[in-house]
Amino acid sequence: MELPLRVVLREDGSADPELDPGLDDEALRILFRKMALLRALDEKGLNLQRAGRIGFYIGATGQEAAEIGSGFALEEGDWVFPSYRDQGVALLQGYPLSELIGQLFGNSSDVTKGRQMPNHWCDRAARVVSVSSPVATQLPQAVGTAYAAKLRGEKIAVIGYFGDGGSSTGEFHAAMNFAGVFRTPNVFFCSNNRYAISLPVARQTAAASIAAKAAAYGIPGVRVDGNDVLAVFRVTRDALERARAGEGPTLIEALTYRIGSHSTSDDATRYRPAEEVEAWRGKDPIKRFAAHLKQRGLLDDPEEKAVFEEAREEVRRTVAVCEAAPPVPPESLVEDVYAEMPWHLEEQREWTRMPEKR
Ligand SMILES: Cc1ncc(C[n+]2csc(CCOP(=O)(O)OP(=O)(O)O)c2C)c(N)n1
Repeated sequence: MELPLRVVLREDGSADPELDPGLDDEALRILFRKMALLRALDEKGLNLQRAGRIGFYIGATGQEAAEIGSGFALEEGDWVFPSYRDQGVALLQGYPLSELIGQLFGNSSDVTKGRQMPNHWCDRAARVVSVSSPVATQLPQAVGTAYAAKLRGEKIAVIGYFGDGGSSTGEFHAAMNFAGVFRTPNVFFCSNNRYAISLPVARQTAAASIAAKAAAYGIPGVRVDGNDVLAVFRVTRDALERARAGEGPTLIEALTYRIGSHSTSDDATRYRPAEEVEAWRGKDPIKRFAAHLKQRGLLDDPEEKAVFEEAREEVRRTVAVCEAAPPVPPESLVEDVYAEMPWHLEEQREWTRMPEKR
C-alpha cells in the first residue's frame, strides 16, 4: 500500500494552489530566516566541535524544511517531545538561541547546568521536554502527556519527533497503539532522513513506507515531501488541528535526507556513496524555498545573502557570550536532587569545596 506524497513547491519554484497553506508574506519571510538560522547553527556547531571548543554536535543540515515547517505549525500550549536533531523546532517554540548554544558549552550559560550531553535540550517555558538519548523513548511519553491533556479537557496537541530508525522500536508500537485506542491528541512526526546512523531505511523496514504503518493502529498516515517547507507546514497544521479538535492522532512521515554525518562522532563517507549525497545537495530545502520566495517577489539574491550573513552573525555573537561564561560550580553536582539536601550530599558538597578532595 503506497500513500500519496504531499508536495506544494514545484520544480520551477511555484506552489500548487490546491495545497498552498496560504501563509502571508511576513510568515514566509520568518520561515526562510529560521531555516537560515538553523543552517548557520549547524555550520558553527560542527566547527566548534572540530576546534575542540565543544564536545559533540548533531546537525540537521538538509532537514530544515521538515524542522521549521512542522515547528511553525505549533501553537501556544502545544508540547514538543523532540529527538536530538530537533533544535529547529525548539527555536520555533521560543527556546532562546542563547540557551541552545549555552547547552552545547555546558557551562553556567547552560540552564541545564551541564548535566545533559550536548544537543539534549529542554525548556519548560517553551514546552520542549528534555531529549532522551534512547531512541523513540519520547513517543510513549508524548502519548502520556496527550492522554493527560485529554482527561483534563485541554485543547492542546502533543507532537513527538523521531527518525526512521525510531519506527523499529517497541516504544513506537506502544505509543501508536495506545494513541490509536485512546484517540489521544498526538502528532507523530517521523523525519525519514534515509539512515539510522549507517543503516539505510531499506534495511530498517520491509513496509512500503513508515506512514503506511499507521493503518495497523487505526490512525491516518501521511507522506509528505520533507524538503518542501510549505507542504510540511500544511500537513502538520492539519494534523495538529485534528488532534486539538479531539479527532485523534496522526502519523506523518517527512521524506528528507541527512546531508551531514549522523553526529560529530560519525563519518558518513564510510557507508554512503558521494554521488548520493551530491544528488541530495541538489535538493536543498532552503534553496528550493528561496526560489519560491524569489518567484513571489519576496526575496532577491542580495537579500538572500544578507539573511545568511545575519544568521551567522547572530550565532557568532551568541557563541561569544556563552563561551565566555564561567564553568558550573563543582558543588552544583549535588544540588537540585532533593528539596532539602540530605546529610550525605551536604557532606559531598563540602568536599567539592576542598581542592584536595577533587
Ligand atoms: C535504544 C537505542 N538504541 C541504539 C541507540 C544508538 N543510536 C543513537 S542514534 C541511532 C540512530 C537513530 O536513527 P533514526 O531514528 O533514524 O534518527 P536519525 O538519527 O536519523 O535522526 C542509534 C541506533 C540509542 N540511542 N538508543
